[in-house]
Amino acid sequence: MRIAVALISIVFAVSTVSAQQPSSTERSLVTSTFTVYGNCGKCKKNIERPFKDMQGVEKASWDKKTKQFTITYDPSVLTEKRIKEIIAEQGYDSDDVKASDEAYSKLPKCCRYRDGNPHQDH
Ligand SMILES: [Cu+2]
Repeated sequence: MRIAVALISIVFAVSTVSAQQPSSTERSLVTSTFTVYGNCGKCKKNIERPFKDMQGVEKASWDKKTKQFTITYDPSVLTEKRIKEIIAEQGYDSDDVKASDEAYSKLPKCCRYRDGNPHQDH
């Protein structure tokens, strides 16, 4: 009888603990913030576009003033390195992954952030 009571209280304790944990999707998401170089609102669209509706990405946004890109994602689907590579494929540099010259050359003139002449508004 004593053993049965002990077992019941263990089962109860375990189920209480698991009920307090957030759902698996909430638990596994991480948020990364890093610098992505760009100029304008068009850059913002280009940088964010690949992450819209991407599986494993909850939200992604780039701030043209601070150049900070913030993304909330599932690390079992994406890595920060892969995210930077995707951004580089759009023609945009981050500190450790650079866009190819070919990808950069496809950017409109107003978005050529490497020219040292950023157009804040256009
Ligand atoms: Cu731009």
